[in-house]
Amino acid sequence: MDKNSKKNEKLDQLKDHTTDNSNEKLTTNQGLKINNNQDSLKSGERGGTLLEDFILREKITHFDHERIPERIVHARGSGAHGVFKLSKSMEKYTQAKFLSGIGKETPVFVRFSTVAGSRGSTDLARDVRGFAIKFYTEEGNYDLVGNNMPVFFIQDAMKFPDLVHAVKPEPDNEIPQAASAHDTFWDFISLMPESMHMIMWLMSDRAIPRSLRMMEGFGVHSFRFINSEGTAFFVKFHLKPKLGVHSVAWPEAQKISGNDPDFHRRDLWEAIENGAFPEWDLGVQLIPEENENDFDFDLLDPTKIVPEELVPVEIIGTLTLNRNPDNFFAETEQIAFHPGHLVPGIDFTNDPLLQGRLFSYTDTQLSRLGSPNFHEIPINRSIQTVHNNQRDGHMRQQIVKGKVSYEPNSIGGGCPYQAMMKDGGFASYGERVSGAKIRARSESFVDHYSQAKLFYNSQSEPEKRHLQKALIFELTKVTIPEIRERMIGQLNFINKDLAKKVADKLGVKVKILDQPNGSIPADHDGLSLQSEEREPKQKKSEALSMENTVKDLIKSRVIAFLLADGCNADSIKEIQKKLESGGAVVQVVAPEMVPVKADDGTSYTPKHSISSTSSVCFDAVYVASGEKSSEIWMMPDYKNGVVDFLNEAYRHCKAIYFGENTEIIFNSTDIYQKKHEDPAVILAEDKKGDENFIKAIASHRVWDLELERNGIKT
Ligand code: HDE
Repeated sequence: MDKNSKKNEKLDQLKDHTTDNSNEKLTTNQGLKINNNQDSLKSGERGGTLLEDFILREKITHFDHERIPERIVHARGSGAHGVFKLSKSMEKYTQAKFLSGIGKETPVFVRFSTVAGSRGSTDLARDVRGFAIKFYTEEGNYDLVGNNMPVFFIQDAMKFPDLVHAVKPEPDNEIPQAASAHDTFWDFISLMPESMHMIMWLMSDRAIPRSLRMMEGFGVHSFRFINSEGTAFFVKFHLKPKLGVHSVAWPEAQKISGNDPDFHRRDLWEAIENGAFPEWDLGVQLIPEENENDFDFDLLDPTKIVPEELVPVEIIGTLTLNRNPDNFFAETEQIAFHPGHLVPGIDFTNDPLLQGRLFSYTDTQLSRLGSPNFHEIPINRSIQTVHNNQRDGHMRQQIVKGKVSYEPNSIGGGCPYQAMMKDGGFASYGERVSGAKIRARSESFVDHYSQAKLFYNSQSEPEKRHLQKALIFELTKVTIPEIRERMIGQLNFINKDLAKKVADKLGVKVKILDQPNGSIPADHDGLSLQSEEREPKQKKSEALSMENTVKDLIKSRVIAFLLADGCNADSIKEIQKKLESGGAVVQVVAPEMVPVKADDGTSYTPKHSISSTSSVCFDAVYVASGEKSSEIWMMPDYKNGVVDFLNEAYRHCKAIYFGENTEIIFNSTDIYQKKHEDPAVILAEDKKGDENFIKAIASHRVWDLELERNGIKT
């Protein structure tokens, strides 16, 4: 727990519901001490088990009912406790108490997730990541249920079940798990031009983060702040990771999925256990109501961003995760988020996607958690006592005194009574609305390509390359040629070069679609709402490229130290000290899981053996100095392993540092062939080797040298 943090009311509340089994005797659920947990009660040593064995029955019955339905989307997740500390009062814009008063601290629980896969699926799937925060405020729970991408696939909640059915495993054979690379997803997407902006994000490396701690968070929709005078502002929420936004490459993601399917979960857990608490700046883009129409897109359209060049992000506080849950199921699995959990001073807009969400989240908890009393589960409880006349239902826990469960009443003295607004009573924002009841899309939503173009234009060359490759990978898995062709037609509206590059690799001709809105049948009234190719007003936006992110920290980066008997202890100790003082984590990889004896007798316990891990699980590699140790690495049992390890790190643009007398290893790798300048391959003769290694790790990868490192450009 962060020592600088003040009292955490949520953690105090959870203590009352937490059990510690140390030094305790085993009991039944009724508290009866058990004296034999090995054998059931039988009619004689070899006789049948007796029905009367209530201890066996209780144990097995509970076990039989251990599972609950997983989340219909976002089933795979990881969570942690933390605190939000306000650095800038938002009092001018919102009455929300947790956003007013500098230095104010609010306990939070955050759950990250992938969307498509099941609970047990791999962390490194190409997917959107959920980023849901529950703020336990003094005015009740406020949930910011966002994603790591600022836009969404669809504009209206009506299409959500279709989208999810399309991306989930196909219904006949339940294939594929946690993947969008299949027919039904691309069939749907190619018929839904409104998804094109989101598809650019999904095909970018943002969909395969290096760590949950290194990704942004977005509220996606425009929300409202309302101040004490009743003046409203549109607000967009942003979370910016202090460690920067970093990703892995797709070939790595695939290999990590086999090597460590819990890669993100483990990384988050270990960082918190090691005291490297993940942090994000919470920022807001504020737009006065009267400026609503200043943009060439609709603020209510969730497929659009507000470029930071138009409305800068104001940083208002820091979110820190500083404590792992005690129990995954009780906390991370049972937490129930809802974008409709509001506090006074924050309200919705008419974004038609958000409006649909407001229905879905309570509804889904009823089948997932099984009762309208899910708010009483400890992790979901508000730190504010709940007073109302809702009663009973499955698993009710609160004991509410008295005869009265209705309002108005005189028997209970009128209590609990309504709160005036000045006493914190919530009142919805009195937005003026008029219009005929209509089932249609607003014309202001019909531009599906300009921001997709903006995103693509804003990417660096390596980012564009990765995006093209992602599309090629995904569309290669599509088995129906017409879907591929239609998709290329859609890409052609975004960028001609992109469409051509993908089409060439798929052996498809770029077909010009005459009707972009493929999903709307010819006789439909909405036919007039065709999105035409439209250039974005602004050509590029810096914030959209990961190239412009934080690149001067090595905190919590994991460095593989390749050590074998006889390696030079002095140089190991020196670089290890420097790395650890910057917060990096050193992990020893040895030929076998046998302690390594260095030249001065120091013993190093390996965390991995070369055959049990792979360089995709590390950020950088250090090959320790030593002639004898290098010879060991070159023995037939280890040579392939160590050469693959290094070649792969090289291809994935990682920092690699070769100590003295390691030439026989170096000469066996592809790195030996390199003819270009490469700041992230550091050799023993470099006098500033340690510093250059640290600098290279901090800059994450040399993506700019990817073609050279892969022998494509020499
Ligand atoms: Fe969700 N979403 N969603 N969603 N969503 C759920 O609620 C839904 C959307 C998001 O860690 C479900 O409790 C609809 C956008 C996150 O527990 C469900 C629509 C964004 C999580 C649901 C959307 C999100 C969910 C499933 C379109 C980003 C995981 C389990 C109208 C702003 C929360 C649950 C956690 C979970 C419905 C679209 C984020 C079914 C109907 C847009 C982070 O209620």
